[in-house]
Amino acid sequence: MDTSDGIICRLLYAWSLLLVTTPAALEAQSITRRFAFHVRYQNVTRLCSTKVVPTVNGQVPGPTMYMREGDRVLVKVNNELHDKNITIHWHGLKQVRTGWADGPGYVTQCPMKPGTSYTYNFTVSGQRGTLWWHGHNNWMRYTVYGAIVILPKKGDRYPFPKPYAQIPLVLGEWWKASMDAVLQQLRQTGGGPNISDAYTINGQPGDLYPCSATERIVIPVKSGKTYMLRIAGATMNGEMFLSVAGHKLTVVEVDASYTKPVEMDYVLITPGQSMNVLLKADQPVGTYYLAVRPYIAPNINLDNTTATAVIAYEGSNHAATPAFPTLPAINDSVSANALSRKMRSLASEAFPARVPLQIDRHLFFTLGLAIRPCANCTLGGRLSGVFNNISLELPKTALLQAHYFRKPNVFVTNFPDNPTSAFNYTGRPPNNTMAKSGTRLSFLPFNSSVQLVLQSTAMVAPENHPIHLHGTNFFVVGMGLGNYNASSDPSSFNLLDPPERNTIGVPMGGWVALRLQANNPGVWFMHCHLEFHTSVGLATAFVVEDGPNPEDKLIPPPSDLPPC
Ligand SMILES: *[C@@H]1O[C@H](CO)[C@@H](O)[C@H](O)[C@H]1NC(C)=O
Ligand SMILES: *[C@@H]1O[C@H](CO)[C@@H](O)[C@H](O)[C@H]1NC(C)=O
Ligand SMILES: *[C@@H]1O[C@H](CO)[C@@H](O)[C@H](O)[C@H]1NC(C)=O
Ligand SMILES: *[C@@H]1O[C@H](CO)[C@@H](O)[C@H](O)[C@H]1NC(C)=O
Ligand SMILES: *[C@@H]1O[C@H](CO)[C@@H](O)[C@H](O)[C@H]1NC(C)=O
Ligand SMILES: *[C@@H]1O[C@H](CO)[C@@H](O)[C@H](O)[C@H]1NC(C)=O
Ligand SMILES: *[C@@H]1O[C@H](CO)[C@@H](O)[C@H](O)[C@H]1NC(C)=O
Ligand SMILES: *[C@@H]1O[C@H](CO)[C@@H](O)[C@H](O)[C@H]1NC(C)=O
Ligand SMILES: *[C@@H]1O[C@H](CO)[C@@H](O)[C@H](O)[C@H]1NC(C)=O
Ligand SMILES: *[C@@H]1O[C@H](CO)[C@@H](O)[C@H](O)[C@H]1NC(C)=O
Ligand SMILES: *[C@@H]1O[C@H](CO)[C@@H](O)[C@H](O)[C@H]1NC(C)=O
Ligand SMILES: *[C@@H]1O[C@H](CO)[C@@H](O)[C@H](O)[C@H]1NC(C)=O
Ligand SMILES: [Cu+2]
Repeated sequence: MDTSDGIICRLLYAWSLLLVTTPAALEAQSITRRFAFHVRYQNVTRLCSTKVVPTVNGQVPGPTMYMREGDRVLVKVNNELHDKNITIHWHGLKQVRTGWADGPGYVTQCPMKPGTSYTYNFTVSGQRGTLWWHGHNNWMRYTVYGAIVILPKKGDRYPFPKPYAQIPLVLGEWWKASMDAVLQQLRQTGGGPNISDAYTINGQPGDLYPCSATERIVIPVKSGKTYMLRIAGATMNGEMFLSVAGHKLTVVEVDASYTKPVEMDYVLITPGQSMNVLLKADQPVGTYYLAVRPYIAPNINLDNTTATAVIAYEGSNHAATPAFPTLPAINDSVSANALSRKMRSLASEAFPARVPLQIDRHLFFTLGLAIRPCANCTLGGRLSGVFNNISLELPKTALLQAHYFRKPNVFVTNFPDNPTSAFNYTGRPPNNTMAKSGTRLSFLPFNSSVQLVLQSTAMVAPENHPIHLHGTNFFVVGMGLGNYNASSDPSSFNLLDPPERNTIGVPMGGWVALRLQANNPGVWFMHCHLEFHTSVGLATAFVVEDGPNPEDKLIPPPSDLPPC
């Protein structure tokens, strides 16, 4: 056996330890699960060089959290960085009445200062599947992220044959330079960030990059068995096509919500999205690449490299070069939208799709990039993100505290329900690309039913924006190219079995129509999950008022909530 074989065998062994279907600790039902997160600096080596990065418990990605539907979760986060604030978001968890535990900095909490800690306290209500957690201030999610596995309640079955094993796969992105330097450059120029140097799968770039061969991720499989890949999109700015050589991928769940099975040759996973995909090991014994590479809209400067992991059949020759999959072309917008178009929620008796049919509030938000004045920027202005021509300015205190304690002069609730000036959104944009800024939120009475149409614009640099909503899921009832037509498009809405999600890609040059029931009181962030875009203001928030009954009200803030 040569050296590389030895390493691969050790990796196979390490991986087989991770292939736990049901950790013993998960046998009990609806218990309190405690997690301890130590956010600390650690030297990490990737692409032949070592740098110090913030980590959780010394790992990139951080620990996979296993929990069960119905559990109470307590995560004590200790900020052991000497010079940086941190907040952590439990991405896609609904946080029913527990907005204090949601995590976006200056939205639901002030950040934890160095040397302080905060215990996130929430329950897992009506969700099972794959989600993830990440830092939610100042690009901290770059290295502070990990998977969340929510198993069904004990005794509940999957609505598909139980897979032989489950494999969390978290997609990430890596810069050789320090993130502080990348951010400093971004602020100084006013333009886009330097592109990353690699994408990663469970923290490793794979064979197509230098110095990765000994650390590549190997996924051992047995012929004839079916595996559940629990994939989480933790990349920063790359929307990733993912494919496995020779194998079909059957999507059975997105954003912790079951779907009708859809068989695909590839999937697209944007930052913020997650999915469970079944992979049957039905090919000849051998090794096969699982590869991820981004979808990039024309004229966008983005890392276009390819990360790989290796699917290795039992009995295969690990030294052989794995077969390589076919990925859609980097600029293939049709393929980028294809999965979203095919997605249907399971909508079974056990897992119904409760789509709002009567709408109390119709919202129409345009979104895209624009320019804000910046005298100091070397480019003379700053690229900014906008909903309805407004770029969000985060306050110095948290929006949720301001709302709960009725603190004045922090935000206003006059976010426009419609664009103030209409134009041909997907056609030639207005010559004036300047935007407004402000802390303007949208107010929703308790339990109002909302239809939100998100219309992308061709301003500055059109692309696909993955829009993420906190606090509640939405149903994706429609999507299309061109300008949304309020009189003709609703007739094609799917109100029967639309997919339920927390993050949806608004197609370049197109629109999506979402429906939701605003029955979770609190302040809920909505933003583009491309880290660059959210950091330049492509965000707003909904203020959902308390309902009349005690069980419809936001709980009081915990005593250890970080102060500003
Ligand atoms: C990283 O490695 C350098 C060089 O070995 C060392 O001086 C430094 O203390 C390490 N930092 C951390 C956080 O481990
Ligand atoms: C978590 O929140 C629940 C409900 O508000 C409360 O009863 C419990 O005491 C909290 N636990 C901790 C450790 O703060
Ligand atoms: C960003 O990229 C430019 C051009 O390649 C390079 O000169 C600069 O050093 C990079 N900055 C950082 C922080 O990596
Ligand atoms: C990837 O980007 C590099 C520049 O960063 C460019 O030279 C190359 O043509 C691109 N490849 C593809 C397939 O777009
Ligand atoms: C994608 O890029 C290729 C090569 O640059 C080009 O030939 C093709 O027309 C582009 N396709 C689309 C859909 O833009
Ligand atoms: C802009 O430059 C001026 C003069 O150099 C400096 O005082 C100011 O702090 C800078 N502002 C920002 C936002 O960087
Ligand atoms: C909007 O612009 C597109 C692209 O230029 C064009 O095809 C379309 O006809 C325009 N729509 C209207 C209503 O002017
Ligand atoms: C916008 O700019 C184009 C060319 O840059 C010019 O032809 C057009 O007249 C301008 N439109 C307006 C309304 O100023
Ligand atoms: C956006 O706001 C800016 C600043 O008020 C204004 O100049 C511009 O015309 C607005 N654009 C649109 C499309 O509303
Ligand atoms: C919210 O509205 C829905 C639809 O009208 C209704 O079925 C439900 O009972 C309401 N929930 C509450 C808590 O008022
Ligand atoms: C919207 O659809 C209606 C009904 O089909 C049609 O009459 C109208 O021309 C469309 N509007 C635009 C701007 O295309
Ligand atoms: C950390 O957060 C505090 C409170 O919001 C703020 O005053 C301080 O400027 C932040 N520090 C850094 C380094 O961002
Ligand atoms: Cu975006």
